[in-house]
Amino acid sequence: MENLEKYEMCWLEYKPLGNKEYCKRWENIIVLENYYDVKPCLKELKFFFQNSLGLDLKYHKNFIDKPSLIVGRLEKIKEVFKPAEDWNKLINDEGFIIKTLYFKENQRIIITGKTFNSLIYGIFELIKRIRLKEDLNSLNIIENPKVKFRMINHWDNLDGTIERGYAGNSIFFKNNKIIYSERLRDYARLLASIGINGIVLNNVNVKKKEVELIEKHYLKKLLKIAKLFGDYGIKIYLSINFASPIYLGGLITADPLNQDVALWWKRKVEEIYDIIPNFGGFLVKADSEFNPGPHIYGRTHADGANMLAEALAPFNGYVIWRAFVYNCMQDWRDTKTDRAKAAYDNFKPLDGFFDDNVILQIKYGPMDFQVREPVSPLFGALEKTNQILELQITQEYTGQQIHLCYLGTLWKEILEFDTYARGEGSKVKKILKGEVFGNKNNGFAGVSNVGNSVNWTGHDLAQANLWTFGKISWNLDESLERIINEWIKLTFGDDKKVIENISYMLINSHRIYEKYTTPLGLGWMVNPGNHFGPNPEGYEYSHWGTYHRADFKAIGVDRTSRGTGFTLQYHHPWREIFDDIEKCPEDLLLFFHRVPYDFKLKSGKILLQFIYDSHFEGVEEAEKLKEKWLELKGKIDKEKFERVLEKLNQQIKHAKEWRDVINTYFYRKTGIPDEKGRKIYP
Ligand code: GCW
Repeated sequence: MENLEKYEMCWLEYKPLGNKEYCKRWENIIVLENYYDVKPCLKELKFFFQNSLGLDLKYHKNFIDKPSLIVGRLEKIKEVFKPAEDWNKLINDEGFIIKTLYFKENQRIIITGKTFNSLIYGIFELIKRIRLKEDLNSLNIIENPKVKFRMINHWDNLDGTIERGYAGNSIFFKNNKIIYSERLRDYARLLASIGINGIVLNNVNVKKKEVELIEKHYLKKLLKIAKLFGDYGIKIYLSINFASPIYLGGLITADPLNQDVALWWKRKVEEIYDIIPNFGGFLVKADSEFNPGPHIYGRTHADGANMLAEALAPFNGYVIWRAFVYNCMQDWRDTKTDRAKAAYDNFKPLDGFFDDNVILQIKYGPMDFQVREPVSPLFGALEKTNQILELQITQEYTGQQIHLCYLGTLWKEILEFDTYARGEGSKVKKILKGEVFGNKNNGFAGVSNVGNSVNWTGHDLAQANLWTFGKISWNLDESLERIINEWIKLTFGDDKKVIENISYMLINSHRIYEKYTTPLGLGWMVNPGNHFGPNPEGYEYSHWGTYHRADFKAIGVDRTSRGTGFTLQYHHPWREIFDDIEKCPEDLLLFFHRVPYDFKLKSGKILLQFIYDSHFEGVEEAEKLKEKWLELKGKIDKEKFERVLEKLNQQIKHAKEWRDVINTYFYRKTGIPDEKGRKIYP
């Protein structure tokens, strides 16, 4: 058993609570199931009662004449509590019910659902309620996940490195071996506690070594991990290389319409399920950034995905096919070539051609997880295709867990974006819930920010991004205030000032980061390769495609119907709104338009002055984040306090670098000084 150093338990640190006497009445639990089927639930409760309440949970098979918890699937509850007959229609297969009620002469708290997975979610919810000191005498909770797929994608490599990882090394792999550690169980607990039900273990860039992960010798090792996560309702998936039949099968082609290729995958899938019965399926990055795919053979993405889907269908497996497809060798000098149009151009024509166990995984924006992008026009365009919204929890372009950049505010905006696909109200969140087009195999995928660092996410406050990802995946309508409030209380306690200040820091941090880096939808301006800025022209002259085209007069790319035509990929009225420089949301002005530096914004300020002001203000506000944190000295665990303080100091230093580099860049481009006479280095 590998020991992955010491680590904390984020929001699952079961610290002593003061309400032992209040909870003592609940130290008995009646288990209406075979113990081993609900062992993870009981272990979690026992662990919590011991550590937080100093109570020893007592199990009972039969009813006792005392108040008690009762845990069991609905089919068991209905045997002992008749009114539960009509609870069936209240919950789906992963939903759960927690009710305080009185029967057999005593008060009981029932935790039930239709499957063992739902009991896991119910137990974590009950523990959370107790930790938040809610009144247990009137619990009446009916919870259902709103989407079927709630997944974490690990860009972990077999050698233990993590692509775009900023929290240490992989907890799954090291030196080309699969590592099995107790930390994985704690990771499964963390994910189950936020309703995650799927993880992809390896990087979507499946290199030669990782291709072998679907070979027997690795599959046998993965079985232990699959069982462990299965205990917590989490299926494991693998990223696969589309050319595996060549690499592993010795075939001369990976053409999806070639019978030998289809047969190879069929046999491979049978082999996988023979070893890992609860395997979830494949994640595929094909025809993208040098990863092989069906295009090589003149086939479509539907040909490729459906061939894999047919192999997986008998096992109820899924193909999750990424829409992150663009020609990374495009010639940037051709002003009609626009990377932003690629996903739509590739996949809109295939709408309705994918099998029902194929899900398209679409990045939230058309480019690549920038601090702000317009919502991908594929949301609202794909009417007959299952969709997963891909969000990046790891902060590749948003500060790499050195900067505090809480992403929940951005994610909420994405979910609330109205695509107008079926008229007003066709919001992204409704599409994902199947309420616009009716497709049911939808969900979320978050690129993991987790590694083997002591706090899992590198920056202690970046845990809030993982927490939030799970919460909005479970309930797309959940209020950000409640999500943040619960996370702070479970992680740092319920001191009023702590809640107030950390809420302020989280809620404002994304906008602050945007201000001192790349406002107005500019994006990029980072170093190629590590994507840690500032580097205003890092990408500007590469074949990867120009991103802002700044010259001495103007900046931005004309993506309107008069330019690259990207705006034409949106439904009315967005097409007209984005097309019109006066109506375009200013947060995205430089994404959609080429704008002269003296363009007057709605505030009356000219563009260039806005850029200067944004960077000066951004630094001032980053400094305020530190002030808010310093006010909590003595109220926060010392080690955590110092870690976050160190990150905030780095963040401020780096924010000043961003401010000075970007402002100097524009001063040199235009020769126009800051109207407030602030120091901009020539
Ligand atoms: O954001 C870019 C990253 C790559 C990543 C790729 C993708 C895993 O720079 O590191 O590769 O996108 O999403 O596939």
